[in-house]
Amino acid sequence: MADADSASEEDTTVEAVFDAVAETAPAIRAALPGRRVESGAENPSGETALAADVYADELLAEALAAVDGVGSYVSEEREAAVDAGGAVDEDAYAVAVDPLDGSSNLRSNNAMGTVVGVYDAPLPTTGRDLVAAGYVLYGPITTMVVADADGVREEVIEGDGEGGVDRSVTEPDLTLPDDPVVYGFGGRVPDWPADFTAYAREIERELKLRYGGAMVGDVNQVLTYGGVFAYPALVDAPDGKLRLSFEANPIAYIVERAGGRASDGASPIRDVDPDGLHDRVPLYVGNAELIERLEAALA
Ligand code: AFP
Repeated sequence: MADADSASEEDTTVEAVFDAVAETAPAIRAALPGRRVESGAENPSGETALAADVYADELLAEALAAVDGVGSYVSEEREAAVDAGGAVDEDAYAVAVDPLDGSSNLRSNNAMGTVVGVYDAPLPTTGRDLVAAGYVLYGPITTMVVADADGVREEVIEGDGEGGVDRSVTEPDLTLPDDPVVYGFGGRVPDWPADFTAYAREIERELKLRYGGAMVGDVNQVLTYGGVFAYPALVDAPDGKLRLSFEANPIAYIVERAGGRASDGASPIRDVDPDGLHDRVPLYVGNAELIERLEAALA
């Protein structure tokens, strides 16, 4: 889409995507108390899906497939893309979703969220094809962070899940604070490679630990206070745990638009060219100086 008209079409579709995400958020939140149980199914990554994962995925699939300009819906909970009636590489987007990131936090009543990436190419593809990304965070309040051509904003989303949604922009220009305060590193410490362990020991002496087990909540801490989040390569899992298309790329887009950096340990995560929809990658995101130190430590 090169001309001005098509650029405004892009903006309209991106806006409509996040309108749809915002409108589903209260219903997903309202459904959480009754869906803490396992669904009996596994997702394509081999993880047990909760009833809440399945419900969020179904609600988001219906809402996003109905958006004009969305050609396909791609979900961490589904093996393949769902056709939404448009040729993604011509005049429509592929919307990639982690419907309920951190759903294992539901049992312990901790934060979790929905991650969204808007790609202008069919998946699997690199994060360079993202035109927008965002996440909903189900914490004490429901917020939505959206990164697009205009920058990064935070909204508060309110609604009873029965229909209307109230949205208010609480931060119109969200940027990563210059002075880092927090860090959060996933995986078990004995499973960290020696070079990452050495980096972690340095960071532990400089910053405060904030790790809650849901990437959306932990990255939101970094965006709010400055710092670094990582789910690193592990000794027995060199590709780490997080999915490139549904988690790493959208978060990378948001953090980069907010002035930070996102790496796979050696280079920008958005340069990673995946083989499949559900490829996993190590992810390190946060203040540029902390990511530069990380890449030097792993070199
Ligand atoms: P769940 O969705 O299974 O809870 O996993 C969440 C997640 O993919 C990501 O949100 C977290 O950063 C990471 O896994 C936490 O993994 P650990 O439980 O190994 O810390």
